[in-house]
Amino acid sequence: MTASEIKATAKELGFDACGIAPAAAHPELQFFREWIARGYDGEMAYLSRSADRRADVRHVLPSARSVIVTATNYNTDRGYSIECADSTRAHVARYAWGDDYHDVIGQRMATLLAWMRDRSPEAFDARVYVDTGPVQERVYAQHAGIGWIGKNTCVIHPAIGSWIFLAEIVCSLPLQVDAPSLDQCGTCTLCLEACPTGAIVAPGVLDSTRCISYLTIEKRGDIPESLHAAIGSHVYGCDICQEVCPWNAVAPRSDDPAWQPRSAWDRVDLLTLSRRSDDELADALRGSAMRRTKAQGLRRNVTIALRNSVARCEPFDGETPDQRRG
Ligand code: B12
Ligand code: SF4
Ligand code: SF4
Repeated sequence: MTASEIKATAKELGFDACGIAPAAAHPELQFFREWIARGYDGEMAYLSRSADRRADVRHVLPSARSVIVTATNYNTDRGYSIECADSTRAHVARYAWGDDYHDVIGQRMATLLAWMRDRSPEAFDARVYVDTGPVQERVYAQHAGIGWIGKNTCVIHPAIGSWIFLAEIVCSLPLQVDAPSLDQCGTCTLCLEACPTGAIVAPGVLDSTRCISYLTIEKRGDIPESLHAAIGSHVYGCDICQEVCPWNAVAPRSDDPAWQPRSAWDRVDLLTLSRRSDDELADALRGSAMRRTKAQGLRRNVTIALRNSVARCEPFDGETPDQRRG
Protein backbone atom coordinates (compact mmCIF):
# COMPACT_ATOMS: atom_id res chain seq x y z
CA MET A 1 0.00 0.00 0.00
CA THR A 2 1.68 3.20 -1.19
CA ALA A 3 1.13 6.85 -0.26
CA SER A 4 -0.31 7.52 -3.73
CA GLU A 5 -2.85 4.68 -3.35
CA ILE A 6 -3.98 6.13 0.00
CA LYS A 7 -4.38 9.60 -1.56
CA ALA A 8 -6.32 8.19 -4.55
CA THR A 9 -8.68 6.36 -2.18
CA ALA A 10 -9.12 9.50 -0.08
CA LYS A 11 -10.19 11.33 -3.23
CA GLU A 12 -12.67 8.57 -4.11
CA LEU A 13 -14.15 8.89 -0.62
CA GLY A 14 -14.85 12.60 -1.17
CA PHE A 15 -11.82 14.29 0.42
CA ASP A 16 -10.65 17.32 -1.54
CA ALA A 17 -6.98 17.03 -0.58
CA CYS A 18 -4.76 14.53 1.18
CA GLY A 19 -1.11 14.76 2.19
CA ILE A 20 1.30 12.99 4.52
CA ALA A 21 3.52 14.54 7.20
CA PRO A 22 6.23 12.86 9.25
CA ALA A 23 5.11 12.11 12.82
CA ALA A 24 7.67 14.46 14.34
CA ALA A 25 7.95 17.33 16.83
CA HIS A 26 7.84 20.07 14.19
CA PRO A 27 9.30 23.44 15.30
CA GLU A 28 5.93 25.29 15.08
CA LEU A 29 4.53 23.02 17.81
CA GLN A 30 6.75 24.83 20.33
CA PHE A 31 4.60 27.93 19.99
CA PHE A 32 1.62 26.31 21.66
CA ARG A 33 3.03 26.58 25.23
CA GLU A 34 3.82 30.26 24.82
CA TRP A 35 0.30 30.84 23.50
CA ILE A 36 -1.16 29.20 26.61
CA ALA A 37 1.24 31.12 28.89
CA ARG A 38 -0.08 34.38 27.42
CA GLY A 39 -3.62 33.34 28.36
CA TYR A 40 -4.79 33.28 24.73
CA ASP A 41 -6.71 30.06 25.36
CA GLY A 42 -9.23 31.84 27.63
CA GLU A 43 -11.48 29.30 29.37
CA MET A 44 -10.66 26.41 26.99
CA ALA A 45 -8.99 24.47 29.80
CA TYR A 46 -8.84 21.29 27.71
CA LEU A 47 -6.04 22.91 25.68
CA SER A 48 -3.65 23.58 28.58
CA ARG A 49 -4.51 20.21 30.15
CA SER A 50 -3.29 18.43 27.02
CA ALA A 51 -0.22 20.65 26.32
CA ASP A 52 2.27 17.76 26.82
CA ARG A 53 0.47 15.49 24.37
CA ARG A 54 0.10 18.32 21.84
CA ALA A 55 3.88 18.88 21.75
CA ASP A 56 4.40 15.79 19.58
CA VAL A 57 1.91 13.43 17.96
CA ARG A 58 4.02 10.50 19.20
CA HIS A 59 2.77 11.33 22.69
CA VAL A 60 -0.70 10.16 21.61
CA LEU A 61 0.62 7.19 19.61
CA PRO A 62 4.22 6.26 20.54
CA SER A 63 4.66 4.03 17.46
CA ALA A 64 3.54 6.81 15.07
CA ARG A 65 5.64 7.33 11.93
CA SER A 66 3.24 9.20 9.62
CA VAL A 67 0.29 11.58 9.83
CA ILE A 68 -2.15 11.34 6.92
CA VAL A 69 -4.00 14.67 6.74
CA THR A 70 -7.19 15.23 4.74
CA ALA A 71 -8.92 18.48 3.85
CA THR A 72 -12.62 18.79 3.01
CA ASN A 73 -14.08 21.85 1.31
CA TYR A 74 -17.24 23.04 3.08
CA ASN A 75 -17.78 26.25 1.09
CA THR A 76 -21.35 26.64 -0.22
CA ASP A 77 -22.94 29.22 -2.49
CA ARG A 78 -24.15 31.74 0.12
CA GLY A 79 -22.63 35.26 0.24
CA TYR A 80 -20.10 36.45 2.80
CA SER A 81 -21.18 38.18 6.04
CA ILE A 82 -19.08 41.24 5.12
CA GLU A 83 -21.24 41.68 2.00
CA CYS A 84 -24.48 41.81 4.00
CA ALA A 85 -25.71 45.32 4.82
CA ASP A 86 -28.79 44.08 6.70
CA SER A 87 -28.02 44.25 10.45
CA THR A 88 -31.21 42.32 11.30
CA ARG A 89 -29.86 39.17 9.65
CA ALA A 90 -28.15 36.61 11.94
CA HIS A 91 -24.69 35.39 10.93
CA VAL A 92 -23.76 31.79 11.55
CA ALA A 93 -20.23 30.70 10.63
CA ARG A 94 -20.04 28.88 7.30
CA TYR A 95 -18.60 25.69 8.80
CA ALA A 96 -21.67 25.20 10.97
CA TRP A 97 -24.44 25.55 8.37
CA GLY A 98 -24.79 21.86 7.57
CA ASP A 99 -24.27 18.58 9.38
CA ASP A 100 -21.75 18.18 12.18
CA TYR A 101 -18.35 17.63 10.54
CA HIS A 102 -17.09 15.58 13.47
CA ASP A 103 -19.67 12.89 12.57
CA VAL A 104 -19.58 13.16 8.76
CA ILE A 105 -15.80 13.32 8.37
CA GLY A 106 -15.23 10.91 11.24
CA GLN A 107 -17.18 8.26 9.28
CA ARG A 108 -15.29 8.96 6.05
CA MET A 109 -11.94 8.76 7.87
CA ALA A 110 -13.02 5.46 9.46
CA THR A 111 -13.79 4.13 5.96
CA LEU A 112 -10.35 5.24 4.73
CA LEU A 113 -8.69 3.54 7.70
CA ALA A 114 -10.71 0.34 7.16
CA TRP A 115 -9.57 0.32 3.51
CA MET A 116 -5.94 0.76 4.66
CA ARG A 117 -6.20 -2.11 7.15
CA ASP A 118 -7.72 -4.33 4.48
CA ARG A 119 -5.04 -3.39 1.97
CA SER A 120 -1.93 -3.41 4.16
CA PRO A 121 0.08 -6.65 4.22
CA GLU A 122 1.15 -5.86 7.79
CA ALA A 123 -0.82 -4.92 10.90
CA PHE A 124 -0.32 -1.33 12.09
CA ASP A 125 -1.36 1.05 14.87
CA ALA A 126 -3.58 3.99 13.98
CA ARG A 127 -5.77 6.70 15.45
CA VAL A 128 -8.26 8.98 13.74
CA TYR A 129 -8.82 12.64 14.73
CA VAL A 130 -11.29 15.21 13.44
CA ASP A 131 -10.86 18.08 15.86
CA THR A 132 -11.38 15.36 18.46
CA GLY A 133 -8.03 15.01 20.23
CA PRO A 134 -4.74 16.55 21.36
CA VAL A 135 -3.23 16.98 17.88
CA GLN A 136 -2.18 20.38 16.45
CA GLU A 137 -3.99 19.78 13.20
CA ARG A 138 -2.85 22.95 11.41
CA VAL A 139 0.84 22.23 11.98
CA TYR A 140 0.57 18.68 10.61
CA ALA A 141 -1.55 19.96 7.70
CA GLN A 142 1.19 22.43 6.79
CA HIS A 143 3.85 19.72 7.00
CA ALA A 144 1.67 17.39 4.90
CA GLY A 145 1.65 19.99 2.12
CA ILE A 146 -2.09 20.74 2.46
CA GLY A 147 -1.52 24.49 2.82
CA TRP A 148 0.29 27.13 4.81
CA ILE A 149 -0.80 28.66 8.13
CA GLY A 150 -1.94 32.17 7.17
CA LYS A 151 -1.65 35.35 9.22
CA ASN A 152 -5.28 34.75 10.24
CA THR A 153 -3.97 31.41 11.66
CA CYS A 154 -6.04 29.30 9.23
CA VAL A 155 -4.58 26.70 6.87
CA ILE A 156 -4.93 27.97 3.30
CA HIS A 157 -4.85 25.49 0.43
CA PRO A 158 -3.51 27.30 -2.67
CA ALA A 159 -6.38 26.08 -4.89
CA ILE A 160 -9.24 25.50 -2.43
CA GLY A 161 -8.66 28.35 0.03
CA SER A 162 -9.28 28.07 3.78
CA TRP A 163 -12.92 26.87 3.94
CA ILE A 164 -11.66 23.40 4.80
CA PHE A 165 -12.05 20.91 7.62
CA LEU A 166 -8.90 19.06 8.64
CA ALA A 167 -8.73 15.45 9.82
CA GLU A 168 -5.87 13.01 10.44
CA ILE A 169 -4.95 9.35 10.61
CA VAL A 170 -1.88 9.05 12.83
CA CYS A 171 -0.31 5.69 12.04
CA SER A 172 2.78 3.52 12.56
CA LEU A 173 3.34 2.93 8.82
CA PRO A 174 6.50 4.58 7.42
CA LEU A 175 4.77 6.22 4.42
CA GLN A 176 6.39 8.51 1.88
CA VAL A 177 5.87 12.07 3.13
CA ASP A 178 5.09 15.31 1.26
CA ALA A 179 7.03 18.56 1.25
CA PRO A 180 5.67 21.19 3.67
CA SER A 181 3.65 24.09 2.22
CA LEU A 182 5.31 27.47 1.88
CA ASP A 183 3.83 30.72 3.21
CA GLN A 184 2.05 32.67 0.48
CA CYS A 185 0.58 35.53 2.54
CA GLY A 186 3.38 37.83 1.42
CA THR A 187 2.88 41.44 2.46
CA CYS A 188 -0.93 41.16 2.75
CA THR A 189 -2.42 42.19 6.11
CA LEU A 190 -6.15 42.29 5.21
CA CYS A 191 -7.22 39.84 7.91
CA LEU A 192 -5.43 41.74 10.69
CA GLU A 193 -7.07 44.99 9.61
CA ALA A 194 -10.56 43.47 9.18
CA CYS A 195 -10.89 41.70 12.53
CA PRO A 196 -13.52 43.73 14.43
CA THR A 197 -12.09 42.95 17.87
CA GLY A 198 -8.35 43.10 17.14
CA ALA A 199 -8.04 39.42 18.06
CA ILE A 200 -5.17 38.77 15.63
CA VAL A 201 -2.55 40.39 17.82
CA ALA A 202 0.35 39.62 15.45
CA PRO A 203 0.60 37.69 12.17
CA GLY A 204 -0.40 34.08 12.96
CA VAL A 205 -1.15 34.80 16.64
CA LEU A 206 -4.76 34.84 17.80
CA ASP A 207 -5.97 35.93 21.23
CA SER A 208 -9.06 33.75 21.67
CA THR A 209 -10.41 35.91 24.49
CA ARG A 210 -11.08 38.65 21.91
CA CYS A 211 -12.20 36.38 19.06
CA ILE A 212 -15.93 36.37 18.22
CA SER A 213 -15.70 32.69 17.41
CA TYR A 214 -14.50 31.93 20.95
CA LEU A 215 -16.91 34.38 22.58
CA THR A 216 -20.02 33.03 20.82
CA ILE A 217 -19.11 29.31 20.82
CA GLU A 218 -16.65 28.40 23.57
CA LYS A 219 -17.17 31.04 26.25
CA ARG A 220 -19.66 30.07 28.96
CA GLY A 221 -21.56 32.67 30.99
CA ASP A 222 -21.50 36.37 30.16
CA ILE A 223 -19.54 37.91 27.30
CA PRO A 224 -17.59 41.04 28.42
CA GLU A 225 -19.69 44.09 27.57
CA SER A 226 -16.77 45.94 26.01
CA LEU A 227 -16.88 43.38 23.17
CA HIS A 228 -20.66 43.34 22.58
CA ALA A 229 -20.75 46.01 19.86
CA ALA A 230 -17.98 44.38 17.82
CA ILE A 231 -19.92 41.10 17.76
CA GLY A 232 -22.43 42.75 15.41
CA SER A 233 -24.94 40.21 14.09
CA HIS A 234 -22.77 37.14 14.75
CA VAL A 235 -24.73 34.54 16.69
CA TYR A 236 -22.39 31.58 16.20
CA GLY A 237 -18.74 31.85 15.13
CA CYS A 238 -17.16 34.37 12.81
CA ASP A 239 -15.69 34.21 9.30
CA ILE A 240 -14.52 37.79 8.70
CA CYS A 241 -10.75 37.12 8.68
CA GLN A 242 -11.32 34.41 6.06
CA GLU A 243 -13.89 36.34 4.02
CA VAL A 244 -11.42 39.16 3.36
CA CYS A 245 -8.64 36.75 2.42
CA PRO A 246 -7.76 37.02 -1.30
CA TRP A 247 -7.18 33.26 -1.38
CA ASN A 248 -10.92 32.81 -0.72
CA ALA A 249 -12.05 35.32 -3.33
CA VAL A 250 -12.77 32.59 -5.86
CA ALA A 251 -12.95 29.60 -3.53
CA PRO A 252 -14.55 26.56 -5.18
CA ARG A 253 -17.96 25.48 -3.90
CA SER A 254 -18.89 22.12 -2.52
CA ASP A 255 -22.13 20.45 -3.63
CA ASP A 256 -21.83 17.87 -0.85
CA PRO A 257 -25.33 17.65 0.72
CA ALA A 258 -23.72 17.42 4.18
CA TRP A 259 -22.57 21.08 4.15
CA GLN A 260 -25.60 22.74 2.54
CA PRO A 261 -27.25 25.28 4.88
CA ARG A 262 -30.05 23.99 7.10
CA SER A 263 -33.16 26.12 6.65
CA ALA A 264 -33.14 27.06 10.36
CA TRP A 265 -29.91 29.10 9.92
CA ASP A 266 -30.16 30.04 6.27
CA ARG A 267 -30.27 33.85 6.08
CA VAL A 268 -32.57 33.85 9.10
CA ASP A 269 -33.44 37.18 10.70
CA LEU A 270 -32.62 37.78 14.37
CA LEU A 271 -36.20 38.34 15.48
CA THR A 272 -37.38 35.03 14.00
CA LEU A 273 -34.45 33.29 15.68
CA SER A 274 -35.20 34.91 19.04
CA ARG A 275 -38.84 33.74 18.85
CA ARG A 276 -38.02 30.06 18.33
CA SER A 277 -39.01 27.86 21.25
CA ASP A 278 -36.42 25.72 23.06
CA ASP A 279 -37.89 22.65 21.33
CA GLU A 280 -37.55 24.23 17.88
CA LEU A 281 -33.96 25.24 18.62
CA ALA A 282 -33.12 21.81 20.00
CA ASP A 283 -34.53 20.25 16.79
CA ALA A 284 -32.42 22.49 14.57
CA LEU A 285 -29.29 21.87 16.67
CA ARG A 286 -29.58 18.07 16.43
CA GLY A 287 -26.75 16.63 14.30
CA SER A 288 -25.30 20.11 13.75
CA ALA A 289 -21.91 21.44 14.92
CA MET A 290 -23.90 24.23 16.56
CA ARG A 291 -25.12 21.96 19.34
CA ARG A 292 -21.90 22.97 21.18
CA THR A 293 -23.52 26.15 22.52
CA LYS A 294 -26.88 24.52 23.29
CA ALA A 295 -30.07 26.58 23.06
CA GLN A 296 -29.04 28.63 26.10
CA GLY A 297 -25.75 29.87 24.59
CA LEU A 298 -27.44 30.64 21.31
CA ARG A 299 -30.06 32.75 23.11
CA ARG A 300 -27.32 34.75 24.87
CA ASN A 301 -25.70 35.49 21.49
CA VAL A 302 -29.00 36.36 19.79
CA THR A 303 -29.81 38.84 22.58
CA ILE A 304 -26.49 40.67 22.03
CA ALA A 305 -26.93 40.65 18.25
CA LEU A 306 -30.50 41.97 18.54
CA ARG A 307 -29.36 44.85 20.75
CA ASN A 308 -26.61 45.64 18.24
CA SER A 309 -29.09 45.60 15.39
CA VAL A 310 -31.43 48.04 17.18
CA ALA A 311 -28.45 50.32 17.98
CA ARG A 312 -27.53 50.39 14.29
CA CYS A 313 -31.06 51.39 13.15
CA GLU A 314 -31.87 55.01 12.26
CA PRO A 315 -31.71 57.18 15.42
CA PHE A 316 -35.10 58.38 16.74
CA ASP A 317 -35.75 61.81 15.21
CA GLY A 318 -37.96 63.10 18.03
CA GLU A 319 -41.24 62.66 16.15
CA THR A 320 -43.67 59.90 17.06
CA PRO A 321 -45.46 58.10 14.20
CA ASP A 322 -48.65 59.99 15.19
CA GLN A 323 -46.89 63.37 14.98
CA ARG A 324 -45.47 62.43 11.56
CA ARG A 325 -48.98 61.61 10.31
CA GLY A 326 -50.01 65.08 11.51
C1 B12 B 1 -8.95 25.98 19.91
C2 B12 B 1 -9.47 26.12 18.51
C3 B12 B 1 -10.09 27.32 18.17
C4 B12 B 1 -10.00 28.57 19.05
C5 B12 B 1 -8.61 29.20 18.86
C6 B12 B 1 -8.24 29.37 17.37
C7 B12 B 1 -6.79 29.65 17.07
N1 B12 B 1 -6.52 30.34 15.99
O1 B12 B 1 -5.91 29.22 17.80
C8 B12 B 1 -11.19 29.40 18.51
C9 B12 B 1 -12.44 29.06 19.31
C10 B12 B 1 -11.00 30.92 18.52
C11 B12 B 1 -11.34 28.82 17.11
C12 B12 B 1 -11.92 29.51 16.04
C13 B12 B 1 -12.05 28.97 14.77
N2 B12 B 1 -11.81 27.70 14.40
CO1 B12 B 1 -10.90 26.39 15.51
N3 B12 B 1 -9.89 25.06 16.40
C14 B12 B 1 -9.33 25.06 17.57
C15 B12 B 1 -8.55 23.75 17.77
C16 B12 B 1 -9.40 22.79 18.62
C17 B12 B 1 -7.16 23.92 18.40
C18 B12 B 1 -6.36 25.10 17.80
C19 B12 B 1 -5.21 25.48 18.68
O2 B12 B 1 -4.58 24.65 19.29
N4 B12 B 1 -4.92 26.78 18.77
C20 B12 B 1 -3.77 27.29 19.47
C21 B12 B 1 -2.73 27.72 18.43
C22 B12 B 1 -1.49 28.28 19.11
O3 B12 B 1 -2.39 26.54 17.75
P1 B12 B 1 -2.63 26.32 16.18
O4 B12 B 1 -3.83 27.03 15.71
O5 B12 B 1 -2.54 24.88 15.91
O6 B12 B 1 -1.35 27.13 15.64
C23 B12 B 1 -0.12 26.51 15.38
C24 B12 B 1 0.65 27.29 14.35
O7 B12 B 1 -0.14 28.31 13.79
C25 B12 B 1 1.90 27.78 15.03
N5 B12 B 1 1.92 29.23 15.20
C26 B12 B 1 0.90 30.01 15.40
N6 B12 B 1 1.31 31.27 15.53
C27 B12 B 1 2.63 31.29 15.42
C28 B12 B 1 3.50 32.35 15.52
C29 B12 B 1 4.84 32.08 15.43
C30 B12 B 1 5.74 33.23 15.57
C31 B12 B 1 5.28 30.75 15.22
C32 B12 B 1 6.68 30.46 15.14
C33 B12 B 1 4.36 29.69 15.11
C34 B12 B 1 3.04 29.99 15.22
O8 B12 B 1 1.92 27.21 16.33
C35 B12 B 1 0.71 26.56 16.65
C36 B12 B 1 0.95 25.17 17.15
O9 B12 B 1 1.48 25.10 18.38
C37 B12 B 1 -8.42 23.23 16.28
C38 B12 B 1 -8.39 21.72 16.09
C39 B12 B 1 -7.03 21.15 16.47
N7 B12 B 1 -7.01 20.13 17.29
O10 B12 B 1 -6.01 21.64 16.02
C40 B12 B 1 -9.65 23.89 15.56
C41 B12 B 1 -9.45 24.39 14.15
C42 B12 B 1 -8.14 25.14 14.11
N8 B12 B 1 -10.54 25.35 14.00
C43 B12 B 1 -11.07 25.39 12.82
C44 B12 B 1 -12.08 26.31 12.40
C45 B12 B 1 -12.84 25.96 11.13
C46 B12 B 1 -12.34 27.47 13.14
C47 B12 B 1 -13.16 28.70 12.70
C48 B12 B 1 -13.04 29.03 11.22
C49 B12 B 1 -14.65 28.50 13.10
C50 B12 B 1 -15.51 29.76 12.90
N9 B12 B 1 -15.83 30.13 11.67
O11 B12 B 1 -15.92 30.39 13.85
C51 B12 B 1 -12.54 29.81 13.61
C52 B12 B 1 -11.33 30.47 12.94
C53 B12 B 1 -10.75 31.59 13.74
C54 B12 B 1 -9.26 31.76 13.46
N10 B12 B 1 -8.89 32.82 12.77
O12 B12 B 1 -8.50 30.88 13.86
C55 B12 B 1 -10.37 24.42 11.86
C56 B12 B 1 -9.41 25.23 10.98
C57 B12 B 1 -9.33 24.81 9.52
C58 B12 B 1 -8.30 25.67 8.80
N11 B12 B 1 -8.53 25.96 7.54
O13 B12 B 1 -7.30 26.06 9.38
C59 B12 B 1 -9.67 23.43 12.91
C60 B12 B 1 -8.35 22.85 12.41
C61 B12 B 1 -10.68 22.30 13.20
C62 B12 B 1 -10.77 21.28 12.05
N12 B12 B 1 -10.45 20.02 12.29
O14 B12 B 1 -11.10 21.58 10.93
N13 B12 B 1 -10.78 27.57 17.02
S1 SF4 C 1 -12.83 34.85 13.57
FE1 SF4 C 1 -13.58 37.00 13.59
S2 SF4 C 1 -13.08 37.78 15.64
FE2 SF4 C 1 -11.89 35.87 15.35
S3 SF4 C 1 -9.91 36.55 14.55
FE3 SF4 C 1 -11.20 36.15 12.75
S4 SF4 C 1 -12.17 38.12 12.28
FE4 SF4 C 1 -11.35 38.27 14.35
S1 SF4 D 1 -5.92 37.91 4.38
FE1 SF4 D 1 -3.85 38.13 3.57
S2 SF4 D 1 -2.51 37.99 5.37
FE2 SF4 D 1 -4.52 37.23 5.96
S3 SF4 D 1 -4.39 35.02 5.69
FE3 SF4 D 1 -5.21 35.87 3.77
S4 SF4 D 1 -3.41 36.24 2.46
FE4 SF4 D 1 -2.67 35.92 4.55
